[in-house]
Amino acid sequence: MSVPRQIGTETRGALGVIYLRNAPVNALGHALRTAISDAHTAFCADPDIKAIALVGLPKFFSAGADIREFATGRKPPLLTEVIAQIEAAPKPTLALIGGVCFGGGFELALACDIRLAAPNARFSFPEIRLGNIPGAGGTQKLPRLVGGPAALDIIVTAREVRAEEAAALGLCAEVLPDLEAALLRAEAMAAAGIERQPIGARAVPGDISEMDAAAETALGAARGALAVTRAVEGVRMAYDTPLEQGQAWERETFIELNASDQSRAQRHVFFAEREARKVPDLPRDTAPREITRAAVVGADSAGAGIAMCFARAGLPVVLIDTDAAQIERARARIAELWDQARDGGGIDGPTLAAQRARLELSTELHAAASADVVVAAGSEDMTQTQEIFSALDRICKPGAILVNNGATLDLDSIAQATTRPGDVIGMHFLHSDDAVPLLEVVRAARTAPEVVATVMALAPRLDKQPVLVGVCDGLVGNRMVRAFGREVQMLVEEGATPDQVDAALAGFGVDIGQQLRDACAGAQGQPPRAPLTEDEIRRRCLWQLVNTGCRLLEEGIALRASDIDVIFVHGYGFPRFRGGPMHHAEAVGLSKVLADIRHYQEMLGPRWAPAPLLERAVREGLSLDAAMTSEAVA
Ligand code: T1G
Repeated sequence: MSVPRQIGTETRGALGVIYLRNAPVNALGHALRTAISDAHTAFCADPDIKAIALVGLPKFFSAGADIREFATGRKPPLLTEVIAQIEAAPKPTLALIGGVCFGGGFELALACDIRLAAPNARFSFPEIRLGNIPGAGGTQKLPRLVGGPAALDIIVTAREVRAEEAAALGLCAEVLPDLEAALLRAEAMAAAGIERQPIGARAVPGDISEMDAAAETALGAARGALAVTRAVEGVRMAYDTPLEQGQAWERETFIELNASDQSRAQRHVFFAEREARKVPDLPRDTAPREITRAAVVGADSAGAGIAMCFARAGLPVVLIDTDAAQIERARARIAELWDQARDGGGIDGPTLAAQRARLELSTELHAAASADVVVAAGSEDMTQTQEIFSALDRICKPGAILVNNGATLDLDSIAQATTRPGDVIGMHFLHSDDAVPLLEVVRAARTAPEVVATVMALAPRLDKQPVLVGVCDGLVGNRMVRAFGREVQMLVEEGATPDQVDAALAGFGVDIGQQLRDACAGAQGQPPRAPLTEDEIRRRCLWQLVNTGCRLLEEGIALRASDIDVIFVHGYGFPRFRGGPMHHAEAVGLSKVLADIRHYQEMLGPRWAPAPLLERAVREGLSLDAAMTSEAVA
């Protein structure tokens, strides 16, 4: 039997081994599904084979279904069919899991009689992040293994279950030193004979009443995400519904959700996140510089937070402030934050100790001399910042990357204060703790390509989602939020109550934030000419975002409309299930958006002048990104 390139096969004693080799992540696309199904059938027909093992790549058992197929449709054998084939087979199957075991990959493993894991195994159901639920048995089988509340938590949070916890939960039978050790174990088991252990035969442990609290928590955090509601329904069903029936419901629900606007929006965000990491005009072979040590200058809360971010990422870092009192305040603050994280169970003792050991504090600017990257945080004063950069220029080693953290100062002017403008770049940490994963990476006019490549590669190490932007006041996010905030205030001055605006946007899934709420409280205006509807309020606020976003694309400050979506989903709490402001506008229809904007322009004046890019996209029937790449805006 010729072996398709997506897999490898081997016979080891009585064990038939199927190696999944669909790089980079063993996505279960049509070719891989077919290859697994055919190889499994062949091993079942081989009289010398007593059991079959599915073995993934060292870091990827499987990242699940091929998400690209969601839009194009899937050809048989579907994953549910491959799973049914394995469960109905005359011989037991084992899953040998190293690294990522996500979504459909996790469900493939749950279809196996035995799961053996390597220490780096990571189990997760990320479907909720795609506006969906597990669709190949996960909502029915996981509760039978770990109980309803634990299963619901794993499904609605998409959290990762590491090998140790997986063994404790009964998700895998054993954790072995590596995949080779797992293979040897499987070979021995095959020779000895393996008892079939179909999960479907089990009942969900515990009482369904335990689900009430878990369901309440999940639904409370849903903020309108449909998939969460369906996940609760599915896990509840597992308690008292036969597996086949539950899986049929799950299948239908998966198809229904897959066709929903929310899932389309969240799939858009998934690919937009990956696209945002790529810099189109950066040669693929641009080699990043090595980053082994960091420094942060300015020990206010932003600076302290950024230093903690580096230490959390495993990098030795020195936090510097020439004001000794400020350094002592930072020392106390950092200790307090870390103690809170430990007490909250967010970090274990040894990890915390290692992080503490990596973070030094100093009042000497020279402490930055050996750092590979130096972040100036905390100053929004141009002269002061230029002085800091000129001092760092004299102190820091050649090749050190000099970073400004702010979003307001002109980075080109900062770079001119040094003799190495090519080494100057911006890293706008909206919030240094990992609650806000966005990092706007600011490329100045003379920033060197390898400096851009270095910081774009550094961001994921800091658990940050990078988006490359150009230089302007407020960068992309803050500049758009300013326009949004101004519109909220205008609406209040026109007579809408702050609560009305708040409710209208909260209903959409956007929290306007306390700062804006406070700003509105003082702006109550005359009774409105005509009552402002929730829909009107939403459109005024969102289309200001979109119109400003289009201007930022025209100016080249933002590279792609999808980048703006990533900025708002990861930096400003825009609901992932709306896909971001630009995607939302495209989903509503750009011609409708433009018509609204032209109407507001007539009514409310020049702040509503439509962006030429938007007009062009409508005129040419193009998406914003397509209009961007077509002939320069007239
Ligand atoms: N399908 C298609 N492409 C995928 C993919 C997937 N599931 N996962 C990753 N890729 C591509 C990605 O676009 C990128 O491409 C490259 O692989 C490397 O990814 C029935 C139906 C696994 C943790 O949601 O979370 O199963 O940009 O840059 O940082 O219930 O990828 O290079 O061209 O992200 O190391 C559920 C999604 C599917 C997992 C690796 N699974 N993937 O992160 O690499 S729904 C997911 C991830 C499902 C069943 C349902 C991450 C990763 P390119 P990367 P990474």
